[in-house]
Amino acid sequence: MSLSEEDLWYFNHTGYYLVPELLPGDLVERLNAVTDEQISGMIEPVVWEKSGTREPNDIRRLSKILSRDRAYLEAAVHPVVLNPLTSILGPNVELLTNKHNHIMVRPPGSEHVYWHSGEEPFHPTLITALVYLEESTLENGCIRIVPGSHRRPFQRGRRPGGAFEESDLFYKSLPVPMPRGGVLLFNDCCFHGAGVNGAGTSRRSMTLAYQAHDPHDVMKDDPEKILAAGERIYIGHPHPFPQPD
Ligand SMILES: O=C(O)CCC(=O)C(=O)O
Repeated sequence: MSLSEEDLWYFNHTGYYLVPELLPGDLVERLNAVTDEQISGMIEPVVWEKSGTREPNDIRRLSKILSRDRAYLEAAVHPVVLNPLTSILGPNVELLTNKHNHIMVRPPGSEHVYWHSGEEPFHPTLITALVYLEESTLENGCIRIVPGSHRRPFQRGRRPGGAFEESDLFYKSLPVPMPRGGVLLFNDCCFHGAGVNGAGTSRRSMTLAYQAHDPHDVMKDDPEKILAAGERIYIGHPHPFPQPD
């Protein structure tokens, strides 16, 4: 579904948007089945929890998912994800393979995701999509977003550090619980973080990055970008510039 004018106003002011529709249940089941295989096989590249052990239950993140199985790409270009993105980014949308492109597995006991903002406001707009393979709740440490922080009316490093719950960002943030199959979009300049997983099960979500295609790019075959919607148009000024007759 496309965003209404009011939805766009909401997104532009807060920096985030909860897509009302869910991904189809059978696709979510397939994504979980593939993810089970990737975890039990401990297939690299992987980011581990700090426990120091190297067991499937210690996998914090599976990286480079788009080249692991076609189901991940199918979810990344599904209309439930792409339609709202084209409302925000315009018709020509690229999916990045060198930013995010991972699954946060967040096993039981998984540590915080510390406060950070992925991009600076002067960078080209980058929208993060979190696609939930499992329900995300307060108990299992759902993401917290600082609404409006993408506008950066203050100076602050992208990774401020410090104790998660004692940060002033914690008191300005909103927890965003999400259902299984849900999609959360946010401007990657928004400060965000996530709590410890205090539940007995994992909390899996795919993290994907999208940008509008830059119509001034001369090189159209960037190996780190997948055209997810539309086309790679070119609108550079010709030289010499055509003179009127
Ligand atoms: O939901 C989470 O655990 C944090 C998501 C996030 O910040 C990321 O995947 O980069």
